[in-house]
Amino acid sequence: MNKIVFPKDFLWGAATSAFQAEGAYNEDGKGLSLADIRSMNINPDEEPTKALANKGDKIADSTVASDHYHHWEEDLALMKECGLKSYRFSIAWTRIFPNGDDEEPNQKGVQFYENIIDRLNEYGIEPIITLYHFDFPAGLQKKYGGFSNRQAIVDFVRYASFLFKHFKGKVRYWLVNNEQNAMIRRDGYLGITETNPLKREQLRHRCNHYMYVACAKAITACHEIDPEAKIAPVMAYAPHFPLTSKPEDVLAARNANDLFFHYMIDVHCRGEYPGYYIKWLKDNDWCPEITEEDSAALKKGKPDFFAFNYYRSNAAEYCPEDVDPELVERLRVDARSRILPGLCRCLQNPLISEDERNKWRSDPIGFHIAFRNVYELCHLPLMICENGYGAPDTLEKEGLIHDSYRIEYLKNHILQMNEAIQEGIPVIGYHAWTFLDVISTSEGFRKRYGFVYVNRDDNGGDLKRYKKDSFYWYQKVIKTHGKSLMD
Ligand code: BGP
Repeated sequence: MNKIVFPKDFLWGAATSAFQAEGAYNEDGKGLSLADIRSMNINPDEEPTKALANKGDKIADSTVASDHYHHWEEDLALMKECGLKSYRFSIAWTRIFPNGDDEEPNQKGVQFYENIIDRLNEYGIEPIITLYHFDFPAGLQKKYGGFSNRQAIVDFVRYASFLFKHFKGKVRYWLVNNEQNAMIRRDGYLGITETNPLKREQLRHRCNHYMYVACAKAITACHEIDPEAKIAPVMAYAPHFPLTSKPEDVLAARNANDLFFHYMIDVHCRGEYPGYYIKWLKDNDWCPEITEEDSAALKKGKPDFFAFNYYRSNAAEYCPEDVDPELVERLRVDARSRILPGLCRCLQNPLISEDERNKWRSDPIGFHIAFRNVYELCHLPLMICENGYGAPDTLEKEGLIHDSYRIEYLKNHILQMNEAIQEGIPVIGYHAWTFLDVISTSEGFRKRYGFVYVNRDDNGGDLKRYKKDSFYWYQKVIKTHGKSLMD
């Protein structure tokens, strides 16, 4: 019999990220980030306003996004009305240090976040802040190649330490980097332009290692500056299930889980790369230099809790060593179909039916399994930083949005989280992606996730906010500590 067991102080929240929500990409001193460059699809060497004018096609981009920069008071009032206990958002490094390493912080950028943090605290909404959500400063990318250079570790820790000091006592939960494992898959997120596959992969794994060191050092700095605060990384997690019970497929699923996800729990929480991961890097000649100082930093900077984002599960099957390299190259970016020759081939689970609306194969039970897997490896309190349903919504004439499909998805997933809590797994918070509609990383405003509809499409709009049916549904879930899920 299902019993609702959410603790009284459970952080019922929702999330956004800076470049996807804020807009005002160059206002009040903000510098350009790699996220701006990607979402505006512009040439980083050209002056941005000119580059945008030259760009013919209009897509939703981070110049305006959901214009949260100018609507933050209204948006926070809606959060209060919804009853959120926590709000997970990110600070844009380039609002604080426009070039990434400026001598002085940009006061207007600092003030923007200070206003938000103060208002959230006033409303009794816990601010949960990500330091780096896909938006590395373009200035540092140009200057020294971003995270492929050790200097990025120094600059990131300096940026993070400034925030820990400035917001000491006002922010109790920090998240270091969002989905490092998703970031390293995509060249544009790391600013990688190298075309030689071997060099490109070596570069990717170097960036990955430096990001781990930067994360560990930021965690140590946070502990030193504000011992009361809690800090964690955020992992993208899609558990992979064996396509069949053939031992080869079972091992393939294990390889996918370990090499894409589980190894990073070891790096963060034990401060060591597991042997299978180092072997994989060495077998491919991808292993970065790992100095004694790096290892010491990894050992020292351990998180206080562990955060992950879950949308869907996946499947994996055995893949021979001699698979066509062109196919491997073609599929390498798509998490749902990538191939590691001799180790695994990922594919969507054929036993889960496809949702007609968004073509997803949603898997709430996979969410339950995800809690078990992650907790077993880290034995730390867990926080969900993203879980949500992306699809186009229809704004009806009366200003209503009937998003029963989103409610269904969220309800089924929250009930599975409740199962994990019943088993004794300490889950401290849940953040639906997103509070308000933001630009999707891949599909602009064609795909929405929010409880609040933002009236714009890829060609613009009046940016008016409308509460969707899911807003009222979540409001009730929070108010009843989850009891309404059983209605
Ligand atoms: C996660 C990112 C978010 C968000 C989400 C939905 O991986 O952390 O920033 O975008 O995915 O993905 P999309 O926007 O591509 O639909």
